[in-house]
Amino acid sequence: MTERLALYSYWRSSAAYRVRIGLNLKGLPYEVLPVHLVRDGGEQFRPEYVAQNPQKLVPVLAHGQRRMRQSLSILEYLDETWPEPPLLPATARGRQRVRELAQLIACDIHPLNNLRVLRFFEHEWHVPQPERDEWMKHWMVEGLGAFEALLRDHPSTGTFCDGDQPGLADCCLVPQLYNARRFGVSPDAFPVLAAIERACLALPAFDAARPERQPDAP
Ligand SMILES: N[C@@H](CCC(=O)N[C@@H](CS)C(=O)NCC(=O)O)C(=O)O
Repeated sequence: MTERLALYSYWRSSAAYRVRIGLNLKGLPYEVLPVHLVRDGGEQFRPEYVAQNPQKLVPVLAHGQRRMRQSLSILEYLDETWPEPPLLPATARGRQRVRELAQLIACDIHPLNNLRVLRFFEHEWHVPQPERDEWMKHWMVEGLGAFEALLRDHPSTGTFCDGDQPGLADCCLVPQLYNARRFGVSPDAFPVLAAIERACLALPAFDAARPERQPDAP
């Protein structure tokens, strides 16, 4: 690899956390470029960042002169560019299952629970804190319950979401469980997921990607 990798990231962003795990699993060195999503109204709204991502979201991965957005597409780019160790299974069926799991989190849980949604509730509709918390918990419990049901007793479920190597679905699951805990949803309610989370966090690639290990963590 000759071109530099740099990740626009926020320590507590679960979408950036996914990409940090993927980069670490691939053993790729990268620079973290912190974007504080809260301070001074949010650095994601600064013109210099909007030029990187008009969606005003993290992460953005810089690879040389290229700028990439959307964590799942970035993870697949990493996997295609540096195939070892793979983040996706070898068969079409296996890849479909893993993408299904990853998208359950990235497309169906996470967008409902995003900071900008909470900000809209608070500032535009003046929704009180307890109801905002209830909203967060509701979608996490429902989504993680479905994820648990899809993994429980499935022959492809192993130490990790798919077999005994961590992959794309694990890159999404661990950050989502971190987020769940933040909002008072205990992963213990989902025993299969809790066991996979323990196995993941025992690996250096996941451990180094943890929010509290980031240079911008308080
Ligand atoms: N679908 C995007 C979601 C990115 C996203 O929503 N990032 C959040 C942090 S986890 C963000 O930047 N939020 C800023 C805001 O809501 O203002 C991806 O997977 O990369």
